[in-house]
Amino acid sequence: MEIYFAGSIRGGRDDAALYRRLIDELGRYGTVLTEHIADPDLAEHDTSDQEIYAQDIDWLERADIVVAEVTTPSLGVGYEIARAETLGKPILCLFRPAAGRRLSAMVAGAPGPAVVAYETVEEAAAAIGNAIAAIDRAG
Ligand code: 6K6
Repeated sequence: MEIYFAGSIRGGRDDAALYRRLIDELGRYGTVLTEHIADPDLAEHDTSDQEIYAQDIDWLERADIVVAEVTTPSLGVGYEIARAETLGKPILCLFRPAAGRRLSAMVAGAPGPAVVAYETVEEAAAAIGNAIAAIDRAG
C-alpha cells in the first residue's frame, strides 16, 4: 500500500514531532510517500515550487489513501485534500480539538474526507487502522 501523508509545512511546523509519530504508525501498513513532512530540519532548498507541486501531485495520484493531520491550518494540506477528493481517494483527516482550533468548514463539511477527532496518538492509530481495514475490505 502507498500512503500519502499531508501535514503543514509553510502553514507552521508546531506539530512536526506529532507528524513523525503518525508517519511511523502509517509505516506499519505500507510505504509513506511523504516521509519528509516529519523532518524537523525541513528547510527551504533549491527545489522550485513547481517541482514540489509536480512531485506531490504525482504521489497523490499514486496513493491508495491520503491521511492528513489538519490541526495546524495549511493551504497546501487543504489543496491536497480537495485534489484527493476529486481523484476519488479514500481520505482520513485527523484533527485535535484540544489544540483550541476549529476545523475549516470546507474540510469538516466536505463529503469525501472522513474527519476523526483525537487527543492521543493511540486514538489516531486506531483511526488509521480502521481506515486501512475499510480499504482492505473494499478490495
Ligand atoms: C520546505 C521547507 C519549507 O517549504 C518547503 C517546501 N517543500 C515541500 N516539499 C514537499 N511537499 C511540500 C512542500 N511544501 C508543501 N508541500 C506539500 O504541501 C506537502 O505535501 C504538505 O502536505 C503540504 C503543506 O503545505 P503548506 O501550505 O503548509 O506548505
